[in-house]
Amino acid sequence: MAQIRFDVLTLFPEMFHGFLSTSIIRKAHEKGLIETNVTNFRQFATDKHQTVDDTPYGGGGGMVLKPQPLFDAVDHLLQDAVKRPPILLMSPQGAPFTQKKAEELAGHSHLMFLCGHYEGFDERIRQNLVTEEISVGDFVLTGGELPAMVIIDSVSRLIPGVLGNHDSAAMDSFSNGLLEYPHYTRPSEFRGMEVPDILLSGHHANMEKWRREQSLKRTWTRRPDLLKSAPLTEEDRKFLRMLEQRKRSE
Ligand code: 4G3
Repeated sequence: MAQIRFDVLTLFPEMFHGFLSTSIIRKAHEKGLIETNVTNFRQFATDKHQTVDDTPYGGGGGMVLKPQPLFDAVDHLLQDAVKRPPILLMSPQGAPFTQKKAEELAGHSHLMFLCGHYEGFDERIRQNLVTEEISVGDFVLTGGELPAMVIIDSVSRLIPGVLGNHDSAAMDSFSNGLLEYPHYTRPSEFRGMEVPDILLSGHHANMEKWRREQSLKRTWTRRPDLLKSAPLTEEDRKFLRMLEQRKRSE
């Protein structure tokens, strides 16, 4: 049995094909670690035109996704389920998606994603079907498919065995609450641009100190909001006070 199953309800299942057949996500499927089931909920429409939307009560423009096809699709997918999974609605009105939310979702064995392309879902979908409404950022997209892929990707890489030990999730930005330090590889000089001497020194303790300071400096410059919740040592705080001092005196 896979560690986690993703059910996706969408009107555009083909959008997921490239994503699911590429790289780490494909390998995770091949290893049996994750399982993804993409369903076109239009197949649950009941009329001969397979209608999934209708005009809004109260007038105005645009179309609204009808409740019936989505409720029936969810009922069908969950008919043999012992437990109801989180049912996530992708929308710009949702709670901000974060690494913390990815970690929480990775603790479930089953997740369901509802993706819409319309101005709106009938509010009864939100209130009686969906358990959480999530946004991947303060911007509007043509549909919820890309946000669903973002979440599936970030959750999958937290499942043990999906990443090599090598690029394990414990290593990246946010796992320590800070942005990553700069990386370099060979050659040590390229078009006159040099790798910092300290990384060529082979002095382990100094290199670790440099990396920590670079992470702190980058976070302080680009995302000072993250410093409020990052776990910092007294030495980190001292370094940050030095950065503040240096700024005030320039
Ligand atoms: C529902 C999610 C869905 C209402 C979806 C638009 C951006 C995001 C949609 C709505 C989306 C996001 C589809 N765009 N920021 N578009 O996560 O107004």
